[in-house]
Amino acid sequence: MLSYRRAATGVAALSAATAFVGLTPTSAAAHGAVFNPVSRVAACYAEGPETPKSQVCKDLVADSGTQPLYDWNEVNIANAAGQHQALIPDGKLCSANRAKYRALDWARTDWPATAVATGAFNFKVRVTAAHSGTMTVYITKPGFDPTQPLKWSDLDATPVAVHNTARTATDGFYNFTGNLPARTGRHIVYKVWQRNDSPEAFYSCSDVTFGGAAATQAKAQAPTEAKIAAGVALSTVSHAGHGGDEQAPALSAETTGTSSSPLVPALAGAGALATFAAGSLLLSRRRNSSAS
Ligand SMILES: [Cu+2]
Repeated sequence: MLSYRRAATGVAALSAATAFVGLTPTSAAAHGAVFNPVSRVAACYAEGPETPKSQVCKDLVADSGTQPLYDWNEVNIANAAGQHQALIPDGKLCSANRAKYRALDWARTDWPATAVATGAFNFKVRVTAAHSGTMTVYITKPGFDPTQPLKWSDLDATPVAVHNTARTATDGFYNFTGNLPARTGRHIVYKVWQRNDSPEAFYSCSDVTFGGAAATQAKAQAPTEAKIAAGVALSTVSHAGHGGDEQAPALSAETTGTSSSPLVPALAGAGALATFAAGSLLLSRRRNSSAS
């Protein structure tokens, strides 16, 4: 009887979720940014949208205003569906071909950078909404010229890290290890994060220097949690999840525990909002059941 009750609850939840989807704007989405090595948008946000310190961040604000920085956790393509190279022309990789983020494509050598070394590297990605999917991280090939616009062919075909992202993130971070190959000088780490519960994907460029940064180069800093919190009100993307993607850890465990349920395939096709709605109802139903 339990499985019947689960299924019946699920149908009700999906109906409710579907109705809700129709009323929900699809624009305001929140996702995250690479904090180690610090991505361009994160580095400029950390300096402060109103008080950028490095010349390149000052120029970004002069060109594009402060909104791209307050929206540091966006840089997405809603309907990417894995077609990254078809959708993003050479020279537009860092902005994901979004006019709003065009300044991120500037081929300059004064972007704040993170000093790195060949070998194991601990990537950190700060997410304001966790998503199920795959994060693939690339680095530019030996001999890459950072004064030229970044092209797809500049990226080494072998990723430096591939991380399957969960629908929860401990303390708001995805942490995973990769392996940086031998390089010298300034390079770009490029991240593609493709959701598997929606066609949406996210992109970023992080500037890194091998062999020690020159004294004149700005060191990239990631935004502090206080800085993130301070900018939430000025962001146009949600910092509290969207479509119910964010889940409390307890709910995530509950959802995982229903993997044998007939609900799960239906949920996979119904999207994150339905998943969350169904999960919430399942959980409340279970709590009710165990209480009674
Ligand atoms: Cu998101």
